[in-house]
Amino acid sequence: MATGQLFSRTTQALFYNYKQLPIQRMLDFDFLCGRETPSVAGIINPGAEGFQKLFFGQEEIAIPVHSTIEAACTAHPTADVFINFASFRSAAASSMAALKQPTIRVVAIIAEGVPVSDIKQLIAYAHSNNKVVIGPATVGGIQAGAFKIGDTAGTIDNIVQCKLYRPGSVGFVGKSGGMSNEMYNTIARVTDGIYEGIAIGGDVFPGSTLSDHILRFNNIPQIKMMVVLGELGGRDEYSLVEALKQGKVNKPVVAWVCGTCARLFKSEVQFGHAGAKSGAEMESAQGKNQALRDAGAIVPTSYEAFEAVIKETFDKLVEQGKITPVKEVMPPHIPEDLSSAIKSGKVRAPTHIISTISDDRGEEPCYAGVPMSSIVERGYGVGDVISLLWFKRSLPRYCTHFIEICIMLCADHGPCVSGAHNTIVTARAGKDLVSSLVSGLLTIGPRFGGAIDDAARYFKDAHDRGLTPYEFVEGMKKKGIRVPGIGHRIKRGDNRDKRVELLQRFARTHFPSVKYMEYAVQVETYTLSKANNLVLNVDGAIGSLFLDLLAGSGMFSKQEIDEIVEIGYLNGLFVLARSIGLIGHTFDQKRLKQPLYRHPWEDVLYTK
Ligand code: Q5B
Repeated sequence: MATGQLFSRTTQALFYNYKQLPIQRMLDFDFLCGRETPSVAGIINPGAEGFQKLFFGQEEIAIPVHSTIEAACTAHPTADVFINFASFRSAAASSMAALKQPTIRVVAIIAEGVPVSDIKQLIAYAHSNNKVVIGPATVGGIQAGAFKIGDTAGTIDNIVQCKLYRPGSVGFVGKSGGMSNEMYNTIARVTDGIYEGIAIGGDVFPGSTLSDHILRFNNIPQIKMMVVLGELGGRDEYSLVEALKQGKVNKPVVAWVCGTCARLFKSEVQFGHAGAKSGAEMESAQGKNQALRDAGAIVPTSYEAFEAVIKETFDKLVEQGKITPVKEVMPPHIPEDLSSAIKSGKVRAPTHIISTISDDRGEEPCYAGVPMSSIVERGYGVGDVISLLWFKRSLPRYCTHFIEICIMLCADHGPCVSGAHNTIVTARAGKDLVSSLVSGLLTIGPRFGGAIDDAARYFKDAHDRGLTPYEFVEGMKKKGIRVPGIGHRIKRGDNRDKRVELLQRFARTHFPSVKYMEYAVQVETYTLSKANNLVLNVDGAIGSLFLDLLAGSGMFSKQEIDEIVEIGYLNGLFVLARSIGLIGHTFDQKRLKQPLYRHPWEDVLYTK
């Protein structure tokens, strides 16, 4: 790697795998540096295409998303840096694919744990094709005031503190990403700051080495001195020792190799990085520091003295007139994200939605304040869940049991009813589950299954006003309204609906009062005297019994009961219940591989 500059203020990258935060940090850095173009030209998100909205300063921009590396490189031929946020499983393959693209010059691999054999292949390919690999197991690198890889240098506050928004005179190379942040800070305190900083990563075989970057820095005129932070383990520092000995480096190199404490341990120690393992004497921090010192690097006696020797070296270069410290500039202010400003209490913003029934923000979701674990531990059933989410309270067991009976009894009523028929026709037309389900649900209305609310409204009004069944039914007739909850296509006075009987039996046993149901029965007695099909149907039974539940449970105020009846909660019971059957009919038709349904001509009266 004999090239000089890797990056500039116009460098653009392709970002592999959509990671919102590091991309946004790159764009924030761009804005801070006064770049005109965003440093991320495109995102590669395997299998996805489109755009991702991100901020460039105060403006929102749409960054193209490509599904393949090839497509991204074709679309952005001037983007020559590939920032690879793939997992350790796929980092090698995607990095190799990127290196093979003629437009890509630098590949930064963030993942830790990439297999050594894969890395060796990447290194070999990069060397023979004059390309640069940074990493793996790295945070990346930065050219101050120009270009930053991913999360390098951390938060905007840290970047500002380390003066990375404008170039200084120091080239830095280290292994650790975390320690590179520390060093940017140290260097900013005692010099005019970083020109370029690279963290080569903590693997045994890094894509590019400490000496690769030092030799490159040596060719960059703006860099006047270099700082190196090595670590124990491996022999990487010795290639730098060799380069120094051979006189290939003519700028001051201040170096320190971390890990001197390893000697305090009785046995071999493995530090955080894969390569940071105390081994032979040569691999010890002491051994490497001495070798670097002997080769001409400026090596302090301890890490604590590192800052002082960096300062000394810089001051000497200033005295010698080799460095004219850069003029300080004020970076622009980056607008704070609304979410963090709200979190820190700096701003308030109106919400757009109010919700009172559930909350998923805590450790576990809550229904009306009751955590999921309590729902399970207390052995709640679906009736309890409906109580919490619809009525926002825990109802007595007989009420929730009644709700569950309604759900079970209304779950299905054969294939010939309106809803099931529509669902079957839709499923046979090849439509999916949701389409088939909703096509059936959409038939629920005033004649079919959706008469529960109206039944409750009319029975309540008539009962509470003290109308006799005769007055009520005849009054409805005068208005031209069929009594909701009365009448059925197949049920008759002599062939009652079993569901109605079951509901009534349960309520008579468990409800404190069944006055509304008794009123509905009196209405039925009257309508049956008019026609044999005018029975109290399942909608009418549920409507009247729910009025008894609301009034008799003592859990609802009069105002709340009026609101429930007015809003119309009760058709929800039929919708919920019948969804079970409609889903079943969909599966049934699909299982039976039924062909497209066509209604027979013979069953249609064609007439003029
Ligand atoms: N007449 C249900 O009618 C049906 C009358 C009435 C006064 C009435 C009809 C009706 C109210 C709505 C209602 C829920 C359309 C039904 C359900 C779920 C289901 C379904 C399933 C399941 C049936 C004949 C004569 C006419 C009418 C008069 C009829 N109803 N008068 N009040 N309510 N009910 N829906 O049989 O003098 O000859 O002109 O609208 O509660 O949907 O199993 O199928 O689980 O899936 O078609 O159980 O009752 O009777 O229209 O020929 O009328 O009776 O005015 O009098 P039909 P029609 P007239 S449960």
